[in-house]
Amino acid sequence: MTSRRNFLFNGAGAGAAMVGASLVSKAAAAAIPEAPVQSSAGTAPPLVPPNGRPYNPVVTLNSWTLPWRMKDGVKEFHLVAEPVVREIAPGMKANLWGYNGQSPGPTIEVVEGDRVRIFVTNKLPEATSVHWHGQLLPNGMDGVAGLTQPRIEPGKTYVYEFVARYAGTFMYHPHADEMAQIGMGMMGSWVTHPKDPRQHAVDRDFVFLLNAYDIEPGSYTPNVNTMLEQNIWTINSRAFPGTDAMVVRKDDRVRIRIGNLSMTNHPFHIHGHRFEVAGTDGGWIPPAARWPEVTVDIGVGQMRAIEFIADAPGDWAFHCHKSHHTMNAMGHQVPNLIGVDHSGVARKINDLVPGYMVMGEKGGSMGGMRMPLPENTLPMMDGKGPFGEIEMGGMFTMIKVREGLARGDFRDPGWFRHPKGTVAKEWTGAMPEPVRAPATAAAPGEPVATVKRGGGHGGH
Ligand SMILES: [Cu+2]
Repeated sequence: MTSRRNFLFNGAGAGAAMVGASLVSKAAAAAIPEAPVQSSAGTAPPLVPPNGRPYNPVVTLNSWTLPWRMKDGVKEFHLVAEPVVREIAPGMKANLWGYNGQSPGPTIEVVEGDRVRIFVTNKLPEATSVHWHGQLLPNGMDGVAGLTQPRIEPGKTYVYEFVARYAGTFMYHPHADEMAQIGMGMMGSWVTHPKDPRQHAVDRDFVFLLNAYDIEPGSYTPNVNTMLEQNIWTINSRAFPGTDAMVVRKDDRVRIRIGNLSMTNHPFHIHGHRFEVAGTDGGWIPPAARWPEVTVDIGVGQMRAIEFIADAPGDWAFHCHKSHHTMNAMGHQVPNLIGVDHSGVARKINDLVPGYMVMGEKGGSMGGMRMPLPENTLPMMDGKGPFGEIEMGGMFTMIKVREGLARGDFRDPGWFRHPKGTVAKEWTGAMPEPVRAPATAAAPGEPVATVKRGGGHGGH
């Protein structure tokens, strides 16, 4: 896990614990703030604002919040665009591009009305820019290479400065060679908190981005020319079982802010609860205009903030509803063989290819298939639950609702212990004969189309 201390702008390098007054003033005097680096793909604890105005910080799933320094009343951040190695899930790493050591980059959290200055250093092999998706800002700060600014060439540092004018959830990403750079994982979340921390207050506030990669089994680098047929579907560049659960206390008011910077839509679905769509990247929806949902479609380039009361204890699935987005790498050209008995064929192929395995003749629970995998590949589903393999991967995580958690305790409580008699179980009693519908008027073998409606009996 990350040491929060490493993030303090104390002028010392990561790992140095001593905070000396002389070092602090030296750092404060530096022209550019340090760029903290994150080495972990875990979920960092919320960053309680060390200076500036107070707010209720968010938790970024499998990511972290970027520390800042105050300089003459301006919040200064330093993003470094660079190649990173991201662990997608235990057993699989990917060569991505990101910011400050990870993909996605750190979440930027500010308060409505804050003046923000962001230094962006380009350590990529090609030019980049940063667009602040959803912000209302001066045109020249909008980050569209060629249109509103020159490209940030490799080795150069640019500075952006604007006022975070209204509260909401936003994103940042390049507007330079986007297909490659977004396809390599360059993106981050941005949360602007309301001036009054009591406004839009919730007990637990999560944020993450949806993204996707095409990484050939056995390789490490995404194919960025793939437009739609990605094979690794991710929440903040993590695939289940690499995604952390969202841990909440029973009866907490919970907000989850989900941005989509992949190239297709993701209908996100909650189990055991219903939510309201409370905000978009265009701002907060007035309470009277919100409506209940259990699935919200998040289109490309959209953000949706959902809110609900976590009133049902348990381990609740939370996932994209596209079945192939809750699976990890698999071939796309697999025919549907449900109902086909090909045991004879398999035996014959086995003579030629020892170890050959036919997929899916019984519908195929793929989690249990243990074919030898190439190096650096995730099984299609790999999560272990209290009742066996969890038959989902990819864009899947859980909301773990528990009674009696301490405020701010986000530690994984383990698996839910169901009250006695509340788990679906095998029926071992008598099975009644199935009741079948009465035979139709059509005789066996007679085409149904020849049966005349009403049978020609007029004059009822
Ligand atoms: Cu999806």
